[in-house]
Amino acid sequence: MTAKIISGSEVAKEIREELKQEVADLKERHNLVPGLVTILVGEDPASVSYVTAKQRTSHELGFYSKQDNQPADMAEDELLKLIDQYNSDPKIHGILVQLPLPKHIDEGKILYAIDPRKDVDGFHPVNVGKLMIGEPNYLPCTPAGIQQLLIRSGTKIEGADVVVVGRSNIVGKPIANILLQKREGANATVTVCHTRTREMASYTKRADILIVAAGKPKAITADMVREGAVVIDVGVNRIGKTPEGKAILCGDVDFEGVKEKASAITPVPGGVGPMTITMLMMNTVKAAKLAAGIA
Ligand code: L34
Repeated sequence: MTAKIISGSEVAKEIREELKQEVADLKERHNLVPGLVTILVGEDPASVSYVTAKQRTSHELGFYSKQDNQPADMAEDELLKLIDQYNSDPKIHGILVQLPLPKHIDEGKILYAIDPRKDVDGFHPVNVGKLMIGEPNYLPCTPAGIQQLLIRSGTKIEGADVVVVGRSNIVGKPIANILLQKREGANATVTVCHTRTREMASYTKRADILIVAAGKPKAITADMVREGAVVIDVGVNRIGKTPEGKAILCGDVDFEGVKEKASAITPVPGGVGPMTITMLMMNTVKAAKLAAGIA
């Protein structure tokens, strides 16, 4: 079997068109313009590339958007102060602090400081807790994007055996939680594997839906995948550069091998990445509506 390619770029485009319409309506009917600030501390090349894409997309959709670049040696309390300013800025509905942060800054403290109502990443402990009990405010962007990819590609999630590889706070744990919920687009049986899992393949081979966020290039090979599985590759690894200096990307899944076994698979690039950015836009529109009492 050769897998159907689930194009995140195309699904993302479809959702962006819907959002663009909604943003125009909000402007016309309520004079409401969603506002997003993305804060980048330092100049990590991958982070620069992601934040640039977030800014570009928010402009395309007609947001009020602001890129706030800060030096890598910025003090933690300066960053806390900056967040406070945006917490009380009525034009800003969403605040995103791009991760990872430099080592001298305590990530937990920073995520705690963002007003949960403006936490469009869904990383604040209040929002994490709300997701866990099935009353989500904002779904974290990468997992929300994965769920949308599954739904919009017609993948049956209800009752499916979902295996997640990776237990990070930004992908593994929240996607497991989302697909476990008693609601539409979820109701799956979820198993989470990680670096201490014994006989990983015995789990991954069971999966109807295999979600890989291992952070390791080509960690999942064809022999670990069940015939006909739907495979979602969350990894974005920079494995080299072209002669022109462009980054060469690969996922956490051995795409060439696995596509012969899976029934559907997401590519890297053009899979989950563009969805992450689009879900941030969706959350920001929601934040604006909540702030205006429209939602
Ligand atoms: N606060 N930090 C915060 N929120 C997030 O949601 C993120 N994440 C992760 C890293 N740090 C974060 C992102 O935005 C990962 N991530 C992300 C966003 C976009 C893309 C990949 C990861 C993406 O667009 N990837 C493209 C390739 C882009 C490239 O050339 O690098 C793709 O097609 O996969």
